[in-house]
Amino acid sequence: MKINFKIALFSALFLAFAIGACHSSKKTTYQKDYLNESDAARNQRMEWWREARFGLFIHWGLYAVPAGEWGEKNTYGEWIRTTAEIPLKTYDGFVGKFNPTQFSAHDWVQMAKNAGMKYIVITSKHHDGFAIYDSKVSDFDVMATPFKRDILKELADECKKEGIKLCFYHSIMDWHHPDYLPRRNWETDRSTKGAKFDRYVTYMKKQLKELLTNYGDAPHVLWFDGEWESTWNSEYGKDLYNYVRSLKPDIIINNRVGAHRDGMAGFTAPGQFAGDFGTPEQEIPATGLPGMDWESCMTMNNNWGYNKADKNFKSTKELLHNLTDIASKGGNFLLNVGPTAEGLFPTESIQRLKEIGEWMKKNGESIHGTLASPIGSFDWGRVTMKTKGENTILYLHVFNSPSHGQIILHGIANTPMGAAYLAAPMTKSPHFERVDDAIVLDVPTKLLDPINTVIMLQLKGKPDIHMVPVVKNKLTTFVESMYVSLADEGGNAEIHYTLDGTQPTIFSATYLTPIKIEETTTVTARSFRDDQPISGTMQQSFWKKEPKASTPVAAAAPGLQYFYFEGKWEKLPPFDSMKALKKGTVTNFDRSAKNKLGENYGFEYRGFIKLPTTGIYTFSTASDDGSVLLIDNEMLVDNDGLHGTKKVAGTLALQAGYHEFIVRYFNSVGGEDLKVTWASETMDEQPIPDNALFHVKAK
Ligand code: FHN
Repeated sequence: MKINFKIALFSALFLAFAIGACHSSKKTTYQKDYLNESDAARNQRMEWWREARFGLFIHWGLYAVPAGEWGEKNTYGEWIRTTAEIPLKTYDGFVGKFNPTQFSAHDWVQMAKNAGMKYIVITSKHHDGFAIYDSKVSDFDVMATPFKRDILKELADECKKEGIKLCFYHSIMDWHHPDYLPRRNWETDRSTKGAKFDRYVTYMKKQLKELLTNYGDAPHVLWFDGEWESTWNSEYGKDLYNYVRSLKPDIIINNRVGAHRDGMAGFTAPGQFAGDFGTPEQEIPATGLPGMDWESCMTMNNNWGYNKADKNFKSTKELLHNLTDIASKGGNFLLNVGPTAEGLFPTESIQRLKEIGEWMKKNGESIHGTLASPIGSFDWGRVTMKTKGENTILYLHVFNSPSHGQIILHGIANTPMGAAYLAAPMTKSPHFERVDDAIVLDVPTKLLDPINTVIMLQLKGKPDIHMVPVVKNKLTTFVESMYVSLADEGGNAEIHYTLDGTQPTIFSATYLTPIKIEETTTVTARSFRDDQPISGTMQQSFWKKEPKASTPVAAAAPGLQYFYFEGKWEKLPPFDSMKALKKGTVTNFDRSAKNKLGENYGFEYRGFIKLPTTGIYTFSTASDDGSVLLIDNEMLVDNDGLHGTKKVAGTLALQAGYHEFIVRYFNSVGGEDLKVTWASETMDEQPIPDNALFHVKAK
């Protein structure tokens, strides 16, 4: 009998494993681990995308039917199902009204191509769960509408013909599928009983397999989105990345396949799985990001999906400046159009695409296939770069006439070979000459192009650029003394410096090793070669600080006091004047005392932090949503407000010993996150250890 029992037990365990394996996508293995890819293979795969620099985003689906209007309001977009709290059955009613008889794949692709766009990213399925293609695994698709045409198939054929790369946006979040979790918190009528998230992932993979295998060489990019909810994580993301690449190895996948995207800033937290490129949304990074692939996506007006009342369209000038700014920082620009329920681009979008195309027709080479500016950005405009054979071309994008009619480009050691107007090469070339480390060009006050006049500056040889010497120190404050480290990142140069604020010459001190300073000092440095300056001048002051005194604490007990609150806030409320729902002590920033939903709650953590040494300390909070950090009752980190995970740091000179320490945090809805770190001159950034946190027991 025992043997039978064992067999029965083994069979039951095997069956459970088998069911678990087929539902738990997290455990699947693929014939190749695409996460471990050589740089050469990755560069080859990314090549067309980096060359493209400019693409069209299209948000199109059932939400075009209400066109932003529901009840008394007309400000909705593609989120209308949930922001207007439209019940599922009511929203499904739009299926019978979606009949875009004026849709023409030819017209759409022509408008994109004529605008100088090299790829199109269209929503195969947005958060509402509706598929605008013929899906065999869902009835909630375009074949259920009166239109009954596979929109993606028609676009794929047209893009193939016109040499445009067709790409698909696919939402992980799905407000329609019964197995997707979590539900919208207002959707109390849709039970979660029996819902299995892993079964939803299996369904999503089936739809992705349709998208990856039924449309020829499309999609060239899978643009995931809706990855921020609590049910999705990096493990699912890595599995999905491998799954997609196993079906189409050369495809490119954005970072929203994973988790831990830093909100609209769009980059994945360091150390986390980040797909193939970052996705800033409605914003452009302040500077280029060497070695990183990224794409800024933006709307033309305020909405991604069509809203008939939204006439707040950006001007063509602003759109072209955005395109140039992004390319000058080494990124791609994905510009959105939200077509109408009839299948037409809004006339304002058509007009802008046409005007952008007119500029791109004459200046496209200064965008396509370019690299980021090697000399930064300027008040008068932006710079993009190309290497041509053994030489280098700088494209100077002049948005507005420079002061004194001159463009001064510091730090270029190359010999200038020529200059010309890209759009009018026969026009008299701008005069240029070398002055010290700079190339100076004369630019007329009346520019050829009122939006962006491009001057091509040809340089001999590969880029030989010397931005000002770089200060390698993270801190500019010290308590006793510090060593200032400088570097010339262009190579083959000698740095000379002064410590009294005067301009360095070839006769000034030569930088050989880090400079020791013991009082507040201004360091001024410049790079030289063959006794000639080859960079501009860097000036940085370093301040000596008196450390704040520590606080004697008797009978300090481990951990912080916590006070728990609930409420709907857009910024931190005055917790210290509110009655806490719960309170106690925690060893760190533990939030297990919060409500089960993890929404609309806040904490105050209060006590002492014990510093091991006297010195300069940097504290930071990375939180979704808002947080603040106070030392000795003084605000040091203000990271308040509604936002995705955002990090803010503050630096202070502090004496070893105890200092009063408060962290306040709140979460509204959606993602939630709180990380609190410290660092000093002698300690790398790390989470504050439990053994540094104390409180004084109430008597
Ligand atoms: O929620 C979506 C939104 O509807 C739109 O698709 C944008 C475009 O990138 N992405 C999400 C918001 O970050």
